[in-house]
Amino acid sequence: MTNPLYDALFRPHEDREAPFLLLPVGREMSYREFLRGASRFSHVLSSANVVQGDRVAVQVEKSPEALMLYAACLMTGAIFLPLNTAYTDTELDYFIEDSGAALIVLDPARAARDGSLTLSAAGGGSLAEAAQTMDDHFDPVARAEDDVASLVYTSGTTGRSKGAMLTHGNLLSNALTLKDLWQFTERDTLLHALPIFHVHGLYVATNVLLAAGGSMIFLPKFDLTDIIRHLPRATTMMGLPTFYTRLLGNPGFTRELTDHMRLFISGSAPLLADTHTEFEARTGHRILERYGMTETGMNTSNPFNGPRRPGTVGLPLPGVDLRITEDGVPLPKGEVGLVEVRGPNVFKGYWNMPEKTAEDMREDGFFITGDMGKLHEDGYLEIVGRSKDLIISGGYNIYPKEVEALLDEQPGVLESAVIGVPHDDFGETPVGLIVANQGSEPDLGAVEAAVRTALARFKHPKRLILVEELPRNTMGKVQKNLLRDAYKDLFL
Ligand code: MCA
Ligand code: AMP
Repeated sequence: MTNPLYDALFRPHEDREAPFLLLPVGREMSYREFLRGASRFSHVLSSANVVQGDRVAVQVEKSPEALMLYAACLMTGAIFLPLNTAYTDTELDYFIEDSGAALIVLDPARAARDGSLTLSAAGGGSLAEAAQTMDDHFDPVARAEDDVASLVYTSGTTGRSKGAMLTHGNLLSNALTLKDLWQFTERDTLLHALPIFHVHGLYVATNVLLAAGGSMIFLPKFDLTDIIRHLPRATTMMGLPTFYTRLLGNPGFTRELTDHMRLFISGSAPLLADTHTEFEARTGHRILERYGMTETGMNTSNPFNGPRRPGTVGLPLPGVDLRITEDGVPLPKGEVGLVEVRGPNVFKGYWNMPEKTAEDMREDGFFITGDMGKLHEDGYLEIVGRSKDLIISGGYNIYPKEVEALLDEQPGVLESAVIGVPHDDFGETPVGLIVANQGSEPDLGAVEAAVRTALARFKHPKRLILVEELPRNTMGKVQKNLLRDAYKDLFL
């Protein structure tokens, strides 16, 4: 039986005693132990009648067992649907309903749902209990490259989240390409402090490491003290710009601490050229910046050998075609336009949204990323902005439309605009500008309370400001660029 991702990422390690996960408590988990646990989980899924193509929605804390659940979904042919732990119950309702999940696995602290199982940060809960008596061998079911392995939700400009269907082939091509490009081997130890419910932490960091057969220092979250404590054991680290600016803000982060490191990689949000320069001055290492998105996995990367150019995201990955366009027409080098990509990494489409998929996909297979960029003469891509109205705060995407829709519903609010303003820690952060209904004064405390109930914490505007009116152009469109400029210094 073939199962492309399992065969490439897990099967070669089935009987290896080599450490896979190095856990902060001093415990190590070998590949063999990990895969036996994953087999037991697969039996639990099967006995819950999960079959190929079923969606398994998972909102749990980061733990070895959470990763086992990912492996178990691959083994049973289920579609793994990871969810940000910050999502509220209201947000969760949407993902469960939209995906038609056959099974839901939740942290025990969350409200139970019909037929849901639980998995705690410590690896306990009803899933783990059921697994105890299961066999530790499971024959992975057959899957093809074009079969969907994972559904990852990403917000949309209309405010409705879309499930990106990522196939075995998509994830596999990216894992193998990046392993080679970044020269990962089984001698590598990756410092892993990213969440595992997004592409970065799961399908870039974890999959690359698995493809190489190395080990990961698996930290529950980014904690500066922990990072500094564990760096001496690591050879590589992946993070977003916030990780690197936080590290630079700590005097304990020194050249001596990083001398032995092989590679630091950054992505998920723009790395300021200043951060790149400061990092090199402090450590001697040149951060390798790459660029991607949920729908495509990684598209470009600065080279491992060769110039890593600050302010650029490098060259298209082998096998990836990239062009810059305006109105669908390719532009020459040096001109700014939409970034479009095509390749084995590009997703299969949005779950149950063929019309949305068609909107974003050209007939010749190019996907319109919504990012604006230009190609340098030597082929390096520079991202210069976004055509999509999107805020990236600490690597998490916030679609203003979703927040505006909620603000607009609140008593006394006529209309609102949510903008991203520069933030020294999160890169960007949302600010909500509210126009009151004539003659009324909205209670901003009550508005904040409504936001808290409905939306994940990272989407909350860091400030709500009452304004007289919103600037509009002659077409009546809110001029967010003027607002961004007016409030650009709020958090610097
Ligand atoms: C936490 N908070 C945030 C964020 N994270 N607010 C805005 N933006 C955030 N990203 C909230 C907390 O709930 C807390 O709220 C308050 O802000 C301060 O929390 P703090 O302790 O500073 O946060 P933290 O726990 O240290 O987390 C910050 C973080 C984390 C380390 C930057 O957000 C993170 O790990 N981000 C990584 C996201 C990621 O993996 N993105 C990849 C997706 P309160 O004060 O109320 O308690 S992008 C992707 O996958 C594409 C394909 C790609 O290219 O990689
Ligand atoms: P996501 O929805 O999490 O897939 O976010 C993808 C978006 O993150 C991309 O479309 C870009 O706007 C942004 N992004 C990711 N990596 C980079 C980078 N290195 N530089 C600038 N933007 C980036």
